[in-house]
Amino acid sequence: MSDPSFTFTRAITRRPGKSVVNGLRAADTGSPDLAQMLLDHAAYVSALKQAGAEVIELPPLEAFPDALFVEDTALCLPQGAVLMRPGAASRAGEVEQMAPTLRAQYDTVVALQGPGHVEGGDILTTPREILVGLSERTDRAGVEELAAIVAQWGHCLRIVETPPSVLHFKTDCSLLDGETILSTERLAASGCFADYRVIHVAKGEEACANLIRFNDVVIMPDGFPKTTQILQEAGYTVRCINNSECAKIDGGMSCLSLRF
Ligand code: CIR
Repeated sequence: MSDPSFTFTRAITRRPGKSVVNGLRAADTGSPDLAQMLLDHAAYVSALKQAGAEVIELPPLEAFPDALFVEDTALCLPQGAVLMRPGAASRAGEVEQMAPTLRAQYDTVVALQGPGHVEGGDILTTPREILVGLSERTDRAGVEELAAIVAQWGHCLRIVETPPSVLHFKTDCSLLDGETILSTERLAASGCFADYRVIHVAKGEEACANLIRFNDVVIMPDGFPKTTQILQEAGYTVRCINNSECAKIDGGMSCLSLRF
């Protein structure tokens, strides 16, 4: 197993700060509880370490309530990292906070210049291509700029659609292995995974479509027993982490780390 789309040695995370209670959300289902979120975050970091990661743990950024969702600030590829331009205005400043950490890890770090926008949550990297979903946060101009950058590194980028009212493309899908995607039925129905093996999340468990494969381990949110069983029966090693508090501000397993 040496597939760079799920074989990693390092991850970057950022601890949530007190301001996380002001994190962006599509619907208000109550304020996240910081104490519980810190416990969950520690469990997530520990799961990454057990899966083989050296984890670079960054401190909270109180000025940026959503800064724990580091995935949205960059795309990490074997050849280099690309700094994103988040479509959410309140998140734009997170990128320059992440830049020094990536520059210390990579020889090559390129920044999107704009005027377009891309958030990392809209990007799914598979062994054969990089899929980017157009969304409320990611626009065509941003994706075209990103496509030109990754083309220089030999990557094909395919533009797809994030379903309406879904925050990010990866809110609804995840890479399970080199040819297998976990997806909600609503996203897979668009046909965007026609060339892949698709495993559907169980009905009513759409909120667990966002998970990560890190080396041999699938790290997924706790509380989705049917999908957990489907994945275990398909042969995956699954580790469940409580995500109740991040879920209140639309965050999931992939958002909480950059993996490379
Ligand atoms: C936001 O709306 O930007 C955050 N509250 C959640 C970001 C989740 N990130 C992700 O899916 N990659």
